[in-house]
Amino acid sequence: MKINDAINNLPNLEKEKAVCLETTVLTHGMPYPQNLECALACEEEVKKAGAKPYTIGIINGEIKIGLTRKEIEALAQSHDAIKVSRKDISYCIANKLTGSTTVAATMILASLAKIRVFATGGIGGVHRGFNETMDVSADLREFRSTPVSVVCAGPKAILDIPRTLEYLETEGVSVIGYQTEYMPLFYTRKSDYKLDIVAKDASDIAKIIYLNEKVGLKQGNLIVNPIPEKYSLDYDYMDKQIKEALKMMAKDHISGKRVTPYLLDKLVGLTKGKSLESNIALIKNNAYVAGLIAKEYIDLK
Ligand code: PSU
Ligand code: MN
Repeated sequence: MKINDAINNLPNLEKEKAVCLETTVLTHGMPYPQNLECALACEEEVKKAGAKPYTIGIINGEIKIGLTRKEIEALAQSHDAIKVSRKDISYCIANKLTGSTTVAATMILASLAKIRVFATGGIGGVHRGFNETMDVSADLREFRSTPVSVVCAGPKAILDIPRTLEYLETEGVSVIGYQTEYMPLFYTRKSDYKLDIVAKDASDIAKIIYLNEKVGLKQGNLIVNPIPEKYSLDYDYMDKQIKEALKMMAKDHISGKRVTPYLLDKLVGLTKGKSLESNIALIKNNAYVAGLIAKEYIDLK
């Protein structure tokens, strides 16, 4: 394969009701086999909503827009797929490596294929202890420069929520509540953080995505969709578990790209699987809503 083929052979999905899905959550965010079940269920949710799913990753240096079921299965069981964020994309391709893509990297690759809607669980953000570590996920800055809108269940509870919101505000990112006036907090349905922008349905969101383009704002929106009531976990309970996980992390001297996977893994144990069950429920819910938005968006065009 010539070096340019990696980019030239990508599909153009401008006119398709397409929703992309990331793969870091598959390889670094959940254990096997729940990760595989979750990935396949998300594709089904997108279809149920009337859109077409494209799970994105890099296999042996090749960008894949729409992994096959076999490739998803292989990634779900892989122990050596690298976690690919913005900084790792070209390295992964150049060295013919296999990598799962984070929110930031998935946005970049989706944008090459002109996919405008993306579903995930939670985005990265400003970490607790930021004053010491300066740990801010590359996900946050991606919204400023890449026109892909992401449906999530709010910033992951392991983060510093107010600082994450301030950062998005600074970058000029529209944070849109899907049928909610308050910021959902990933595992927890509701919080006291009031949102400036509220959408009553998918068509409200599709209009914003469409107008961003017309106005020349080449940026993504963050759509926050609360976890279904049935799976919502108590905030104080989760906060206690998160503080415990953070203590373990300090002891184990974890930093950089290992932080998020480490914390998510510890939480599954600390909550006896409850965090995992909620995580799966919220991602599926996001995939469905993303499907609705993709449909409305293409109809508008
Ligand atoms: N949210 C989850 N599970 C995950 C992630 C987010 O519930 O595994 C992943 C996403 O791929 C996100 C990444 O982009 O973690 C953020 O990692 P970092 O904080 O290192 O940028
Ligand atoms: Mn980080």
